[in-house]
Amino acid sequence: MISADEVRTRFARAMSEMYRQEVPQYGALTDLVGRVNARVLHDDPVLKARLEAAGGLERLNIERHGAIRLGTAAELATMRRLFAVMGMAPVGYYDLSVAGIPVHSTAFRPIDEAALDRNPFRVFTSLLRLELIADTALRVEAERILAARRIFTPGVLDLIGRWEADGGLTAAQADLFVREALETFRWHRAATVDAATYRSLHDAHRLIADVVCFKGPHINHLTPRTLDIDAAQAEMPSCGMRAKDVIEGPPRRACPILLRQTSFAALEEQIVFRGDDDEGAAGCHTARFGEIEQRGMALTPKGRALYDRLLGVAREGGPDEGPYGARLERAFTQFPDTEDDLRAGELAYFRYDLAGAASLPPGLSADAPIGDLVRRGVVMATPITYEDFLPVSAAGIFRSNLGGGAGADYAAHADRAGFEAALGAEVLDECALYEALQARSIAATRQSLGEGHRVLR
Ligand code: OOG
Ligand code: NI
Repeated sequence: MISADEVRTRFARAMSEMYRQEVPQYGALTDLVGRVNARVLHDDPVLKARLEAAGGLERLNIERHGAIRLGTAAELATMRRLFAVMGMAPVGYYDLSVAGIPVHSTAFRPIDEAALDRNPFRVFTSLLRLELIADTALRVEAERILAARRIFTPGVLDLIGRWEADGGLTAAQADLFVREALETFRWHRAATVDAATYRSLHDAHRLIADVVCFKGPHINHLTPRTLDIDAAQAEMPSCGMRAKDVIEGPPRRACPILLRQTSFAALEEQIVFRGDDDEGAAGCHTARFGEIEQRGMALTPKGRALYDRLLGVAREGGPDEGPYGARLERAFTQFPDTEDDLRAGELAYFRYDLAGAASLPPGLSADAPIGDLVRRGVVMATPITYEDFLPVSAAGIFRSNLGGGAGADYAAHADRAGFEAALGAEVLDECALYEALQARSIAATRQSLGEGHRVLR
């Protein structure tokens, strides 16, 4: 049997190769990120050593996330089963309707530390909320079109069933699975509707046309991880890419937090509509783009609340308070920016390990507060990387790739229960995952300290 980690790694590689063929600018972007990362590692030996120690150096070069948008509950439920074969579970619930985008989403990703180290491949997966389309006739039409399509090959459905029955795939089955699964994410030039239908769905919301009018949920971007997003953003124009004006997320900081992202605008691609003549009428569609991201540390609910508040301050400020970048910098001076302060304030999650030999100085026990053990140099704390997404940033990425005026006015409401019913499972709580990782590392460290102490005595 082939491990889920191995299947995920093969699939991510195959997806990356396919997207490189489909969107050559993605190849150029990954090359740019590779150059920037090599330079950062060369200039910052401390960062390099830290990444190396945490096993993060190999993962950096293969790390990608992608995104897809699905049309029906059944598609989402099957997608969950497909990702399960690759060790990916739904984490987090994101309501984008508040930002005028008629979808809600989750991220499929590996959840345990070893799997994340092997390959943290994630897919931001959105489900279209047709119930938010006001025009009833159009909604019914969209439902009819979606109900008729089959986005999964019979081959992949068969292999998912086998995996569920047998608990694994053989080498030959894994190869076939990767090939068949990839078909779902492929781009199709031929729309499944005629030009008039495309137009009316597009006019309701560009995103609706993107989801409803094609044979499958084409992967719409694949995002490499950079160690210096400002440098990569600055170099994008010289590589022929039109970068988004602002980087989403927190400002640049000494201790990076959460996630910063930027993208280049979606391509105008030729498509053909279904028509009476064999050729079909030609049209164009913009959906697929390129994105890069820089990941920082995961924040506790307390840290996240502070982040949300400060981001709100920067976003609400008017132009008379300076350009957005300056307002963001100013707002975030309120956010502590040393690891000690972030830890002491319980704003971020950390992984704790023995700093050296398992020995305790006099007067300190293995059960002492973890902060004391760190202060005395017995234990070291390393920030836990944020593996998830940010709803405000995601909305910004969606919007910049849907063109101007993409934010419709929906009577915004989250519907987590509705999403989970469609998914056929609950989404995992990302904070609970970080919290558990931190708690396990503390317990393991205390245990080795306790044992080391007994041996020494
Ligand atoms: C997904 C946009 C969100 C991210 O990185 O926040 C996203 C989409 O456009 O389908 O990928
Ligand atoms: Ni993305």
